[in-house]
Amino acid sequence: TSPNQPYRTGYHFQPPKNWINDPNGVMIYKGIYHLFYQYNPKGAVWGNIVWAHSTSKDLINWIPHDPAIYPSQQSDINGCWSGSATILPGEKPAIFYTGIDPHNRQVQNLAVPKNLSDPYLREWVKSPKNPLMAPDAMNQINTSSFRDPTTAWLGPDKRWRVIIGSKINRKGLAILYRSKDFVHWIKAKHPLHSVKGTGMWECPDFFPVSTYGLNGLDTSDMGPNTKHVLKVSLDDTKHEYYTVGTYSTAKDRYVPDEGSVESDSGLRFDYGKYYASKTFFDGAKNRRVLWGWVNESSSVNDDVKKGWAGIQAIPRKLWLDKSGKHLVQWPVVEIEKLRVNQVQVPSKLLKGGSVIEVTGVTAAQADVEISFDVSDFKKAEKLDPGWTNPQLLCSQKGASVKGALGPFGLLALASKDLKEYTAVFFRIFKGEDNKFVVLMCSDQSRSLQFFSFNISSISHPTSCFQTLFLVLL
Ligand code: DQQ
Repeated sequence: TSPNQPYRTGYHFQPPKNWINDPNGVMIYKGIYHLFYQYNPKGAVWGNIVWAHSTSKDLINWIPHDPAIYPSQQSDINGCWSGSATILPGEKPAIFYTGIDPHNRQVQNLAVPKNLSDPYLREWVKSPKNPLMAPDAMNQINTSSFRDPTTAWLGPDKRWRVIIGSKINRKGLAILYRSKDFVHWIKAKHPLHSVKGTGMWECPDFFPVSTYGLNGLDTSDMGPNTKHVLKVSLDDTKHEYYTVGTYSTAKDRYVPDEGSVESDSGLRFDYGKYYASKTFFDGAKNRRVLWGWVNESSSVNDDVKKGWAGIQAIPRKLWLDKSGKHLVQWPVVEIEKLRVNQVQVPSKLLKGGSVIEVTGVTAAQADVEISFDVSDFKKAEKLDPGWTNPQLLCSQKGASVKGALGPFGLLALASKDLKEYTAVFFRIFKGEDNKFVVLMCSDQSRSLQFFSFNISSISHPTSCFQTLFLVLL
């Protein structure tokens, strides 16, 4: 960061300038990671959308390239919106994206690399058959609600499948298409899944997860010991929800497990600003990796002044929890490369009401690893079975509300007089069968400015360096 750009991040992905939104076409090809993203080459607000392109060998250090996909055909002349990459047999990447046509209809287009021996896959050629999927009088698809194709998967019948986000009235749906050759696509009679009352589904993501261990699965993997995850980004609330469930290849339908829902008390990857996320299978490290866009923007005036808006959060590894009920995530290990100038804090005993300053952090951004050893679990208060919404619980029990055990945690970005800080803290509850439940919250009510807080780092300095405090309230 520089003094006149105090909010730029040193952790998350960010181009030098201009507006960015959704991550697109994320993949690894011949050992190189590709990140495409929605980008306005002309300014710091949304518009003139193209697919910007960067590549990396470690998901941390990125080489920028020229935009890979930009309006050039009838079928995308008014914009190249979100989409995904699929690696076809014979190691051939293909990109599906939404084009905005001359009538402002949303249609789906295909592009493939011009030269497979270019390690960076810098140039992309669009199919002369575009659009491959379009709303028409026959198929009852709403022309302004038909976008964001997923990575395609291959069924046991050797047909490709892809889903596209859509809605009919207030019913959100994942429209299913099938193809034998990746060029001719036929809409299935029924969607893969739909839910009433959820509104437009943007950027759906559909992938298998292993029922044991931390390894990821290729998107077409339908083997035994797999479950499926469907994530949708709800246009109405700009929140994402995912469900864990079963995909029946025979019926070509996805059925979420009981209790797994898309709204309100549903599961989320992130409770901050996090949207249009997309995963890919990283065969080099056998993991599934999640990318998501953080709409780190201010007022239009301020964005124009600072010249940029939006970041892609540090990618996270994603896997199914042992319970089979929800996913677990962790920033990719490569993030540890960014750790320099370590500040060690020896073990400290935290008594009720203690606030201990962590000295020696002289950077504006810090990656904090901390472990708390809790001695008196018996004290933990009971978890009310009605408390199913962690975000609500965090807001009702902010950092200053005393609990039976805690809260304890960190006051980050704090001013010396502790008038200003962002609390990141934990509470422990006694759940069912005497199992303990940990709630992790961030309370921004004492932050100077409201910014999203992401699990992997703290990146919104209000002064030239971080002041951290360890607290037990
Ligand atoms: N952003 C894209 C759309 C998508 C939305 C346009 C989600 O394709 O539905 O920039 O943020």
